[in-house]
Amino acid sequence: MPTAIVFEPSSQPATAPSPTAEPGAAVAPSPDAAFEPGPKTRPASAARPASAAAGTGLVSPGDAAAGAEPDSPPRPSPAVRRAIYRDMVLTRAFDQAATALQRQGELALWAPSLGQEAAQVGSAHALSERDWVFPSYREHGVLQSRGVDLKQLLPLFRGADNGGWDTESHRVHLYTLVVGAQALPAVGYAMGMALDGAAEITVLYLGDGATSQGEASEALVWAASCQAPILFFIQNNGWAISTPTRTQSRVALARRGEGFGIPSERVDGNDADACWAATAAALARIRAGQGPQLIEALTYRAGPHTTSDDPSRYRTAAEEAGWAQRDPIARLRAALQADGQADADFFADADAAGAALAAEARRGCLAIEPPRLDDCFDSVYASEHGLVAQEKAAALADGVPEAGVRENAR
Ligand SMILES: Cc1ncc(C[n+]2csc(CCOP(=O)(O)OP(=O)(O)O)c2C)c(N)n1
Ligand SMILES: [Mg+2]
Repeated sequence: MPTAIVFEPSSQPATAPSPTAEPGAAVAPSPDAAFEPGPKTRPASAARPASAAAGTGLVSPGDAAAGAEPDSPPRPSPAVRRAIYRDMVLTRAFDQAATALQRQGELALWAPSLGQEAAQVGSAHALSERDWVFPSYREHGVLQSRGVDLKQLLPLFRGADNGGWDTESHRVHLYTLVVGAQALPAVGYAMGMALDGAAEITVLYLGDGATSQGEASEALVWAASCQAPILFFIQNNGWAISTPTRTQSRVALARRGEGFGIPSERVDGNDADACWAATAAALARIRAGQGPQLIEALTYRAGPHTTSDDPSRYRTAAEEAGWAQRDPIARLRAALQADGQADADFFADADAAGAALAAEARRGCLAIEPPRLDDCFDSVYASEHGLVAQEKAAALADGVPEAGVRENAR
């Protein structure tokens, strides 16, 4: 049995805080209306139409759960399950190729998604094409599911570009490396969409460690207060670099959402079906005008934090081996086989597509144009800035070529 210890809060805080009320004690409602919690649902004018995904080509919860009551848990259709499996295999193949490229000195850094494919791909397949994603920096499976060509991730990690993909066409914002910094913009975006009367939902991907950032709490407050149409999708992968989740939170992260008045649930993040179903159900509730929702997906960061990290310094081989037995791809493959929903040709085809994508990643990486020196300096401030101009002049004096810094950097 793999150890689950990293997810369990310690039974007692090292120093017990002095509670102001008994845990679980009912709080008497305030006679003053200003102290009463706001309405549980957003005003009808801002309610999401249930069929926002109609005609988009993507499967919506309604499509997959045709005829079902809104409250009955949706299930991914066989076609959706196969699409999820394929995207998980493609994501892993690409991720492994990118890790190797970093080891060969072709990327400055890589943040592997190994082990988190079910949480990422399963959830992302439940979105409609119109929904908006605010990712952290490890959501390669989400990008793959949204149709982003994963090669477009490589310039960022090679230091050749500040972004890499067209955020508008895939409705995926750029990666955010400052932990939790995308949380408030995501809630603001969702509020703006609601004010515009738009039908889209914003999906915010956060890590367990990011929930310790003040912005994450502020985002939960704003989302709850304004009943913003947003889904907080927290991948609890056990670790924030070398800090285990139990240090980040004394309670399950899903309970944090409840504390803000946001309906929250915990799901097995290595079960792609469960991630899809929980996300589809949460999105359906948001579209029906029931306000923000939160999902905590319990998964495991099977690789290092990034290629600069050595996890053997802070976690055991036994823990890693235990989680390897819960591999999300092997699990979905076994389920598809057991249910007779995919045959040997399907699996062989997915593997071949993964190998082709990995080869393309290597070719694409080597073909990346080196950045122009101007690109490093010109967009730092909106207008000319003395210090930036000085640093640029110094770089030129150092012999950094204006047309490209790659050769110089090597
Ligand atoms: C504001 C800020 N503080 C610290 C860091 C350094 N840092 C980068 S990733 C990370 C851990 C984040 O953990 P988590 O949110 O669980 O995401 P995961 O890496 O596990 O996907 C830290 C502390 C940072 N990038 N930004
Ligand atoms: Mg984490």
